[in-house]
Amino acid sequence: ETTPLITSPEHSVEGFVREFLRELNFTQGTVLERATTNDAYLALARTVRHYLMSRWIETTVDHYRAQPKAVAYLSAEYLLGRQLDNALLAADLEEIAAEGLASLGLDLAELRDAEVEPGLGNGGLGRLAACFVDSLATMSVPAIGYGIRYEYGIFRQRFAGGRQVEEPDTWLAGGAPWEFAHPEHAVTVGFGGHTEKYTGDDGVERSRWVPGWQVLGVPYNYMVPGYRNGRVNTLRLWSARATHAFDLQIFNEGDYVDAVRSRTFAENISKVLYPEDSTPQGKELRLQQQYFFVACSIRDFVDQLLPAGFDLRRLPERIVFQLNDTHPVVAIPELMRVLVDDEGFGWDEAWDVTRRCFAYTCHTLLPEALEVWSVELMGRLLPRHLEIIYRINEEFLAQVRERSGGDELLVRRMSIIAEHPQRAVRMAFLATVAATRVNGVAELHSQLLRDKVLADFAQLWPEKFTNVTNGVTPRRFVRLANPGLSGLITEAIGDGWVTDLDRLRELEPLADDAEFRRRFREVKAANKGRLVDVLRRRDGIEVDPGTMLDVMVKRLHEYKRQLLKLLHVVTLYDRITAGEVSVDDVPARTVVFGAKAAPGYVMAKEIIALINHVGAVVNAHPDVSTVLRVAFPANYDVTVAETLIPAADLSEQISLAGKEASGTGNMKFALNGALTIGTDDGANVEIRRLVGDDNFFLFGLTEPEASAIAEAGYRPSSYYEENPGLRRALDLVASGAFSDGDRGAFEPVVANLLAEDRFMVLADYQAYLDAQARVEAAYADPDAWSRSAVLNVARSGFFSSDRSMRDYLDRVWHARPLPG
Ligand code: 26Y
Repeated sequence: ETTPLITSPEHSVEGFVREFLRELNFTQGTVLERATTNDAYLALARTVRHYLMSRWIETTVDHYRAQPKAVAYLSAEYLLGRQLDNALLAADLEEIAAEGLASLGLDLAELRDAEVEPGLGNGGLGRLAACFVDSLATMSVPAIGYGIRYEYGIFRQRFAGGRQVEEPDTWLAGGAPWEFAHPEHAVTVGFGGHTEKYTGDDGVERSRWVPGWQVLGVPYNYMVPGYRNGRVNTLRLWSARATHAFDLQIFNEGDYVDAVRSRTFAENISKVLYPEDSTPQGKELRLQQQYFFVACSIRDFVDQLLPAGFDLRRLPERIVFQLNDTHPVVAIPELMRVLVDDEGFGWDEAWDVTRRCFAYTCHTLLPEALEVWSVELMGRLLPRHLEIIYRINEEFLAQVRERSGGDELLVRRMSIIAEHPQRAVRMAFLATVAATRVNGVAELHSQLLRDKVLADFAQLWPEKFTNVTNGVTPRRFVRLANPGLSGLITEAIGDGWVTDLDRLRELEPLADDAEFRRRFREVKAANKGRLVDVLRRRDGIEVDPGTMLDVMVKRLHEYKRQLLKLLHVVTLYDRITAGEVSVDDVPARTVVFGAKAAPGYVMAKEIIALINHVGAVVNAHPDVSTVLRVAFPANYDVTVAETLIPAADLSEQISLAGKEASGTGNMKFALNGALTIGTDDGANVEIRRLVGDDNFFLFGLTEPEASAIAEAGYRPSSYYEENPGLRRALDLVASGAFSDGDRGAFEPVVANLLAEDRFMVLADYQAYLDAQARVEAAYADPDAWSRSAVLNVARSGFFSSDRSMRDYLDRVWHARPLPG
């Protein structure tokens, strides 16, 4: 039994103001007259926290009492975005807070802007994790998110001479009002050392790990409030600290300064998020991060969330660990180690339990993105885990041999251990062998996983493979990001859609209602106005809100094909400056880019520079700039997305078919009433099927077509030779027109397109231009365009992450909500 809870502060303006002033005085140690914006923001955040606290404790206690099957989401990334607005929404405090602060002469909007978002992720995969924990809380599912509390999140991007410069993200510098440190629940994790054989009391030969060094994992808890359902789940992020033993030896040797310095070695583990996506670096520190957080999380679950003396044979009844890509896959040998070495399980018994505790989500199709760890590194950092992986592999391959009648080629292909170019552990294979379920993140992606990336495994275990199409949380990406549209929807169909997004269907008839469309356009215009203000204040960029907003925001990657969008811009510029097209005949558009490049990805950084240089020339041209402008605000993040997406008219989803696993930005745009120009790739396929062909601009090669061309030998230069428009665009870039006459400046980019063009930009160029011509024609009829836009909203309810969670619950987790 727990002691009765102190009740939440009173849900009224007076109650709120009292609590806020108390926080300002007693925690911030200041008074209203002297408080900085940051003081007021911190006091506000803590005030809101108080309203959620009793729900949080109750949720935790209920879970402990009921011991239901819980979901543990293991993710190296959580791209959370700002917390304040979401907490205000969940606690139903938006109006009370605005009014209460105003009565003190404070502006909620200004305090909101003081929050630095926790950017603890790179892109889609990290944002997906944040959407999923939001949905799990809102659906009252007993769930916990585990991850890493990076001291520095994704770098801040600025441009110098149009080139990307990275700066550290000091998100903790202003204070961290949303986190709760629990050093008393720290966990010890070992690394390195060696293994030794011994004979157990039962006479059985066993192996044990003698780590060479240890670090402490300190948990930091974050609230994950459900939307007005009385539930607050937990996100637990681990921070690395040095143990005392860590430096004791050096202390004893008498070198105090060295001893203190050595502590930073341990603390480096959670220091910084790796800014690479899609191309694994094979860095030792990264493997340390992965093992660190999963070892802490498993220990934590077993020691803190299960009752004392729990029979671990029954673990699969209580937990499913969802592996967010391969980053946490070392959790599999870790659970085996805990069960076999620490708990004395027999191997088969331990394997039976372990297998039933894990499910694996793959997020890629690019072969170079599949993580492998060299046996050398794995053996040095985690020697016992390597032994366990070898044994898992041995037993697995014996099974393959038996089933295939000794097909050694197949055995080699499926081995968890690759032999070339070096001996290495294939983490995706390990995950697939161990997991109860393996899923892709959109229908097409799951199909390609079965047919290509993991085909041998799908043959062996067809029932393991499933699809769960990604989703996004409607709370953050519609209700909070687009209050105008939310108001319009709620007025029409009530507010049930916020937690039941399929109800957006009820808007369908309103697509034919001229008055509704007019109001929809009004909302879009107001959102553009909001964006114009933000870009002016934040970036000094002037955007004309009367233009079509054509938006491409996502990580910079060749497969996503920002270059295809740029070639469209260059072609428009070329046609207008050549006098082939009159500015009177094209609708005015603003092309907005937002993208960070991995700091070591040279080509991606060149493309960023090229976009900025083309943009500068286009924007400076007296005629062209009347109908075409390029805006590339630096440091695209969740906060920018929240003002950019609701303002967009056109959503660019133009990856080469078969390369984008799903995309989730595509869903956010459709839900906010932008029309998509896109390829038949990832979740675009499902978006188009749902919104209808008439309301989606499809273009480009299909996956089978692209594969066939690649198979036959792709020759990009043939497209250059045969398409005069394309040739002129590329020649223009190569001529130095966008680099003050310097012909060498973007030579590598052009040369790569002509010689290799791995992602078939040139092959899809003409189809893309034709589709953009269809966009222009459609945009010329505002009534028809807004009809399509409304239909996009009405038919995109499927892309709620609540639906993704229902699918995981049914197909993967076999767990249930536990409403309060
Ligand atoms: C191994 C390491 C370098 C690494 C780090 C981050 C590898 C990959 C990543 C991130 C991948 C990622 O964000 N993938 C995206 O996941 C989204 C959510 O499923 C998909 O919508 C999107 O298509 C996919 O590119």
